[in-house]
Amino acid sequence: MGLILYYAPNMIRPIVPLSLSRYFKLDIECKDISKEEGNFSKIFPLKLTPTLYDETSGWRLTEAIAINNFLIKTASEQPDSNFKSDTLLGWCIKSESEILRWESMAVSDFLNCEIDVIAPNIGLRPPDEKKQDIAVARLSKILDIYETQLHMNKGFLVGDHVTLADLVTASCFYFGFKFYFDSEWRKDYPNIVNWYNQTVKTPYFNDFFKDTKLLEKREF
Ligand SMILES: N[C@@H](CCC(=O)N[C@@H](CS)C(=O)NCC(=O)O)C(=O)O
Repeated sequence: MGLILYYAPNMIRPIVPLSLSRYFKLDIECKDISKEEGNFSKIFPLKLTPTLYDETSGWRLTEAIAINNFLIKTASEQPDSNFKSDTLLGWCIKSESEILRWESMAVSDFLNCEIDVIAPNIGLRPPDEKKQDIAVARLSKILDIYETQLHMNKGFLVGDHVTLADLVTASCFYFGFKFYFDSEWRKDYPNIVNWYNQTVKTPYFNDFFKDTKLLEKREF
């Protein structure tokens, strides 16, 4: 009886929690809800992942941002751990706040918009031309924000090394790089492309990003 991290393998927001849990070898059971739902929907009626559940106390945690925070702090508190949580979570009020800012933007505005653009084209949602046009225009504005930030801040979203802001944002870009950000698209976003390639190669993602081959031509 202990902590359970619920995830679904094709979903984006669980990528970082799952990767952190494995990278830091945390004493947490990772349960794939697509294989065995068990009590998941009784405990979490919205049926969203990632979620954390403590079988012993009944304590539960939802929201990827909160779960990432919990896992990183837990990793730094493990006996004999040399890892300092501020490396990923921020080392001063400004860096902490900026990391939260980028995490939030990635799992909400960016990811939702990216899904609105891509999902109808790969059969995950019914087509809706008007909604699609709005989403494409919005996505372009959001991408410009990332491209500018990564240019200005020399390859990292916050500070001078990889933080949780980069990990969460790169995991949200995964969907785009799989279906949409092809070689033509990549010409316009050199800073995003370099940053993505670097971030997915960091040891935190060893388990997830084994195949980092980029899309040549999108199918829509
Ligand atoms: N606000 C939640 C949203 C969680 C969420 O929407 N998770 C998606 C996976 S990325 C999900 O479980 N979707 C299942 C579904 O839509 O059926 C968070 O940030 O963690």
